[in-house]
Amino acid sequence: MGKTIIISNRLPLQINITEKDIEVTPSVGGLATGLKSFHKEGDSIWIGWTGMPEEEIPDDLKGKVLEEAKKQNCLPVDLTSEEIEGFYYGFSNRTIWPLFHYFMEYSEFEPEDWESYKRVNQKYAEAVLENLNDDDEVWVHDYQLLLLPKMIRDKKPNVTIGFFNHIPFPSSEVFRTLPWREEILEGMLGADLIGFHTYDYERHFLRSVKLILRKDSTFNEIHLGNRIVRVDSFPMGIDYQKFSDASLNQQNQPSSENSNFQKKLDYHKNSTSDAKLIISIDRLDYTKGIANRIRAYGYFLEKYPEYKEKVRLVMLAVPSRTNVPQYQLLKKEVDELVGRINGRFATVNWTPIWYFFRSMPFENLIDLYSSSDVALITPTRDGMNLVAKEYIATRTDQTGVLILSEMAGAAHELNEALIINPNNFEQIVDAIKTALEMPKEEQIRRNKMLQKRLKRYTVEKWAKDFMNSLREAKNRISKIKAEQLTADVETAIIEKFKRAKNRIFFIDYDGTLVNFADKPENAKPDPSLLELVKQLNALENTEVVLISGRDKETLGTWWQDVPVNLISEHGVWLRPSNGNWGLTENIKCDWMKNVRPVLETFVDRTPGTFIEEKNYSLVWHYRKADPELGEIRANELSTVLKDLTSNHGLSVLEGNKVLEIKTSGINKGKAANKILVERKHDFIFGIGDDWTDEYLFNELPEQAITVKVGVKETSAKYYVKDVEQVRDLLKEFSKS
Ligand code: ADQ
Repeated sequence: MGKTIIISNRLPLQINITEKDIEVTPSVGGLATGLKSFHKEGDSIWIGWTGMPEEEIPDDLKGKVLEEAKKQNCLPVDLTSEEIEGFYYGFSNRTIWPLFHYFMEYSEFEPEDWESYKRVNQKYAEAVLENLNDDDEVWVHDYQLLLLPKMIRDKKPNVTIGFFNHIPFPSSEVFRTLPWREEILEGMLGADLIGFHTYDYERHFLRSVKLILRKDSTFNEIHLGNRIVRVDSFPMGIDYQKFSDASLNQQNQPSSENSNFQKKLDYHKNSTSDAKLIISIDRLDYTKGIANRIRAYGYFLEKYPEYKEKVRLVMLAVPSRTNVPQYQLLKKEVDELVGRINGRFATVNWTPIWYFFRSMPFENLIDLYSSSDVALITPTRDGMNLVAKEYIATRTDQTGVLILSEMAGAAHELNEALIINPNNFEQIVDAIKTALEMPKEEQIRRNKMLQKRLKRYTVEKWAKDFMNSLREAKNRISKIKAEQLTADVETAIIEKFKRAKNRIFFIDYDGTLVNFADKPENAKPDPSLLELVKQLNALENTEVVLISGRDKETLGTWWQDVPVNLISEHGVWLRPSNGNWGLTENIKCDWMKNVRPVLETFVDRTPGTFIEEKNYSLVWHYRKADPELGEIRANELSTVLKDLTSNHGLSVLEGNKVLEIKTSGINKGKAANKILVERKHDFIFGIGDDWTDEYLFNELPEQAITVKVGVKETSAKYYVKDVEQVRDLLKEFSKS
């Protein structure tokens, strides 16, 4: 196994230029903090940006930057100020970030930013490709690099690629407003595994893929021609030990060694016997609900004045994306709100809010976490929120209360916290009161459970789980029985074909020779297809049988000038190459008048669906329906029909977005056999894409070459990717 290549927008280190030299510091933010330990331990390199515009690094220091980065197994991608503006501040943080956090009104759709986003993703792709060996595993992170998986896949089709999205994936109703939604989804689908923090984000993504790209998924697997993409949720954990050890160390050290910051916190705590600290820590971001948190705190002091001079809110906000206008406005709003509340409630001995607008060293963060009685975390949307988890990990005596917004991914796991709706002020205010008054025993009971979970599912376990699942997803394809029809296999089959004296092809029509169209009548054979089949059929000692579920009128009209054998309606009718349509069996259809009204009720309730009446079967089509509703209704209808038809010699076939009801005992396999018994063949070839073709694969003799179109469970021996590959293959036969 090769190395792991981690790629994220930012490297886990920050480079600053001091006078004539450079200074390397760790970078903050959830992703860097979380993944650092995984990176340190394994055989991996990390590719990303250093945080400095390319132009600001003096030429004579460029080598040094590279050298320092390499010491930490990091490879810098240089970004110019212009790229940072368009790609990072622009598309990433003025389009995707607000949209994915449901701030639709903040989302800007600037074509220039999109172009920049594409170019910079390509730049990252090149950096990866330069360092990529075939047996490496690639792990792409986050919303700045949504196009990267496909860009790498296009150049290295077989490499293993994982993608993890650290922010929410919005409902498809929100996602579809994005003008470049197809490209974004296709970019992500370049990966073998796509991970999200929660099942909800996973569900939203799958639905977007279904609605927008019209690609099918079974459970959490998306089937794409020759690949399967797995989608799953992996709630990211933290380096638990690091936080709890740091907190223990800090408590065990002599108080003379405490930081000044800690001394200040202690001063407040010792000011009265019942003094309490509430903390709030985040990047200064509008998704974190900071302004409303301050308002709620003001309302708390108003509603429960007995807490004045006893509680203090310590608010830590790290500067973030200061070039984006909304962040500047938020900064102003927060400054004003803090001023207003402090102005209104402060006394000589007490300021209700201590506000810090800066990053803090790890030790001070620990001081803060371990000194506070309550953590108040109220984002309006948050992919996960690691601060909540870090707070719990530092509570080594198991006291302390976490108040957490239900809109944070972390709320799905941290059930024992006080979960609130960040828009419900009364609820927040009452939760603060409950938290401040919560008996120690209850705090301990809750935190015990929270800690148990966080200790077990650490960031290390998270990364391991993701990587294991990635390997499984990659191996999944080899578990499908069929083997890929590669160039070598193709050559062997053609050789066999050339040597044979009596050759026959059974070829399905829709999904095999032509792609599906919105309406069945729109999938007419194009002139090149007619020509291709004609040539194949004209070869000496070669018979072609088109074997389809379609009605005989359509099939007969479309193929009237090509003298192939036609089998229609899954085997009801046969038109020999040199003759007229005839029934293969004696079939009754008086059942139709009873079944049709049932189908009609489903058409009425399911917009976009319709009934097709063939000579000997009825078909309910749901390709144009809402994909999820279509499937739910298909399931329902199938159950109803199975009850209705079981004693009447009928069967229900579940095809590709169709349910077909027909007389039992008729299928493509039986029909093919009727032809095969009449003559001896030494080359038999069967190809098809859906469920109804499985009858053909199962009934054809052992020596037959059977091929499925698309990667799906099948009894065929081989699979090909798509209609285009089928046509290319048939072309090869017709040439030989
Ligand atoms: P973020 O939005 O950055 O991450 P979060 O998960 O809370 O949010 O991580 C913030 C990190 O920064 C924490 O590790 C915290 O300790 C640190 N931090 C916060 N304030 C700090 C300060 N003043 N000084 C120093 N360090 C500070 C994104 C998503 C989240 C998701 C993570 C990980 O928005 O939803 O949880 O990625 O996937």
